[in-house]
Order: sequence, then structure tokens, then C-alpha cells
Amino acid sequence: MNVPGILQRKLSLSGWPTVAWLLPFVLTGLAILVAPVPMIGMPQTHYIELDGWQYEFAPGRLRVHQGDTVIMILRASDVVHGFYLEGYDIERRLTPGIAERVEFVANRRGKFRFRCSVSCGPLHPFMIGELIVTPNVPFWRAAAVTVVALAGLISYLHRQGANDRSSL
Ligand SMILES: [Cu+2]
Repeated sequence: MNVPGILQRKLSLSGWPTVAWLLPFVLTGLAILVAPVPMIGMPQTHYIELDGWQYEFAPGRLRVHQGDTVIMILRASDVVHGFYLEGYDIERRLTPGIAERVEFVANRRGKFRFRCSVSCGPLHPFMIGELIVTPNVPFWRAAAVTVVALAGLISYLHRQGANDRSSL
């Protein structure tokens, strides 16, 4: 028999003292389980260089996680264009040769179109792109795993307590 087993048997008259005795271990385990979560789901900073020309933006589709910081350097390669991001109400006028900097936190989830806001030619209305802000899935996945692990630990401890009761 291992040492904790002996101690457990000596200390436990019923199931509850066993649980109380194990509490520091449970709390330590909990701390270990919970600690990495913020690391996994940590908001990131995206540096995106976006070029605009007749009649598109490149890249045309941007994907970030909710809570991420987005820093964009906007440029127009041929004529004057505009950049308007729906949902975030960000607008810049893009003059060739001048880089515009935009910074924001993607706190709104969903799909947001960005489009040219300066009439630049016949196909100007089609000069659009898309910002996709998805929930921070790794964070929620890690949180769910932690909850499941905790539930498993608690049920295991309960069973241990019941076993001790029946063996006494
Ligand atoms: Cu345009």
C-alpha cells in the first residue's frame, strides 16, 4: 500500500474527512488545470498589410479571433481609394504613396465587410473584402476540458470516499 493510502485510512472515519484531507491536492490540481487556460486563449495581435487597387483589396479576407488586436497598414497602389470597415466604423482615405495605420480590438463577433469608400472607377462598388471575427474557440475548448477534468476528479473522490466507508 502506498503512503497516502495509509494516511487516508488512518484519517478517514467517514468519506468526508477524506475529501477534506484531499482538498489541498484538489486545489493544487485545480490550479494546474486552470493555469494554462489564459495562455491558450490569449488574445493575439495581428499585423496586416492591406493593399487596395482597381478593384480589389489584398488580402480580401481577414480572419481573427474575438478580442484580438488588429493593426493594419493600408495602402493604395494605383489611384486614390478608401477603406471603410462596417461594424467597426473605421474609415480612411488611401492616397498612393501614403500608408495609413489603423488599430482596433476585434471585440465584435461576426462577418464584417470592408469596402472602398472613394469612387475609383466603374467597378468601384465591387471593391469589397471581408473581416471574419470568430469566437476564441481554443479558449472555450480549454475551459470545457478543465470543467470535465474537474468533474471527473470530484466523482473519483466521491467514489474513493464511498469505498473507504464500505471498507471500515
Ligand atoms: Cu473605389
